[in-house]
Amino acid sequence: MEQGRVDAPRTSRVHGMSSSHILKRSNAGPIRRRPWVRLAATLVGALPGLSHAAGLTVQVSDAAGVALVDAVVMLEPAAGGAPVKPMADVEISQLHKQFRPRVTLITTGTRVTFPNFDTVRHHVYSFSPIKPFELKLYAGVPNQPIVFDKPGVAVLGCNIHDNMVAWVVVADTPWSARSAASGRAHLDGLPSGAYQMRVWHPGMGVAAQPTTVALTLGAADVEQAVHLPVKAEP
Ligand SMILES: [Cu+2]
Repeated sequence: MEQGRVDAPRTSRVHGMSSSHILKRSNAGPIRRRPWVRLAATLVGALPGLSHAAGLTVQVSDAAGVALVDAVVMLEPAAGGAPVKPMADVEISQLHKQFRPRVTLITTGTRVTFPNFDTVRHHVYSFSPIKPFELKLYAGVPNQPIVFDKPGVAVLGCNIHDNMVAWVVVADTPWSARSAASGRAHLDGLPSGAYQMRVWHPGMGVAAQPTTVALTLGAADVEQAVHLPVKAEP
């Protein structure tokens, strides 16, 4: 931050302007550009009542402390749900008689397509209450995407290949992340406040309640460890 470079009169002139106004005015000349950009950065950090955004890194482990890949971390404001939008269409493909990816994290209302890259046909289905569906024996890409319009977890299978399994986690919050092989999941841009963090892993079972942790976030980045009641695959 270069707060010392901004004088008081400029601060009061720009107060209330959107950043696009600031950028537009900065086009007036190259000499003015740098101070205006600095000023915008300073105001974002200094305005009273503006929520700061924090990053959260969650280290997800099994009961023995082994890192868990494909865990899902979801944050919901303790005060109530935050509005959530469907994501752009998401793919769960079939290749070498496996679903890819194994765990898909989407927001409520997102459409999922199921392209088949194998030369054999698949017959994808789910009996899960949030989205029972069936894509009867097909090659290529089925015409209709599946819309996951309820939050929760759906487990997918294939009628032809019993060992094919995948999970779709439908999050009703804009703040969610899936853990990498390191067991770490990272979320950015979380406004200050109190949250309920819910963490789930396929090893817990599709009907299991996620492990819940209460968190309060300020402006600083936070690291949080969570142990789930499962055993990591060797
Ligand atoms: Cu199959």
